[in-house]
Amino acid sequence: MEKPHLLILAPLAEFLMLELTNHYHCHFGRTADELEEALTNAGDQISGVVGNGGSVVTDALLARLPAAKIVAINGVGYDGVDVRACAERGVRVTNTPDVLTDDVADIAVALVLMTSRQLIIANRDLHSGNWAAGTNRLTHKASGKRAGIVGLGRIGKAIARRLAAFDMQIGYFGRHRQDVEHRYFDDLTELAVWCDFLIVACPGGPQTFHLITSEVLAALGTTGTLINVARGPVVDEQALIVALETGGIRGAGLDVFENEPHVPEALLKRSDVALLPHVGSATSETRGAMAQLVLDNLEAHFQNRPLLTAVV
Ligand code: 8YV
Repeated sequence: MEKPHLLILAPLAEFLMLELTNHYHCHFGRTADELEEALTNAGDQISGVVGNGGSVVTDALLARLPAAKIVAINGVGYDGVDVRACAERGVRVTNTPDVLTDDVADIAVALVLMTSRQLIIANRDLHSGNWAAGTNRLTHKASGKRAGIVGLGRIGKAIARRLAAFDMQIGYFGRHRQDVEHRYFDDLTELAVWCDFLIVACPGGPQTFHLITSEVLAALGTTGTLINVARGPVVDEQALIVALETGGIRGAGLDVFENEPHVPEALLKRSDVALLPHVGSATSETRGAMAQLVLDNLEAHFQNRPLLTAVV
């Protein structure tokens, strides 16, 4: 049997690419030019699409891929995929939930500690030979504070479990109250007023676009810190910059940005932020498990077996 043709929309780990090219005929659409060429040369033959959390799959793209019946996303978030269009066209969508939950939650905790204890500045002081400055600068305690989690899904719950071990009180905001011991807030602004760390862990996409507004940041207040390990566009980045510049909030810990890989200069130059280049799931163990899930979902699809982690 001829290898199925796949469209690869994102740069993927070498070990995943190796497996994909072993089992599939891969066409690349990682840039606009590459994509146009792949669609022109092989649009009719491509029977599956592989992307990552940042990949965009629109109805217009699907229209040019009439034989494509699966979109396999190498990430838990699939906010760039028009899931409704996929469902209408009978295209299945898979993602990689669960396997990355621990790593992303770990990074959220790291950002809580990096911001509250100003670890980046302390580290810089030491490297620049200024040990005394590092020891004399007093920071803020993290243990025992209040964490407000926006989106108590798999990752939000894993963050809550970790921060509970820091004796933190946990509150959360989401569409529904859940059967958990944490305090539920049906109003995001009230959660922001209540907590010391507002931790964004909800899905991205149109429903949560700019959920964190200047009003929410004002409610978080001068002793509050914003942490985002979800998607950049959930936070109004300009409003965040203004809140930081005016001292409206204490700091921010960000693993995601509105327009990745662009990070605004106004954030780069600040010392009250901890910034990471979207490394939430970036461990070899987790990226390996994610890759395996992508491969297993593709294999199941092409062998007409049930998908392992289907979104639609
Ligand atoms: C990665 C992610 O950025 O899972 C997600 O939604 O954002 C991350 O794990 C990415 O998708 C890895 O390719």
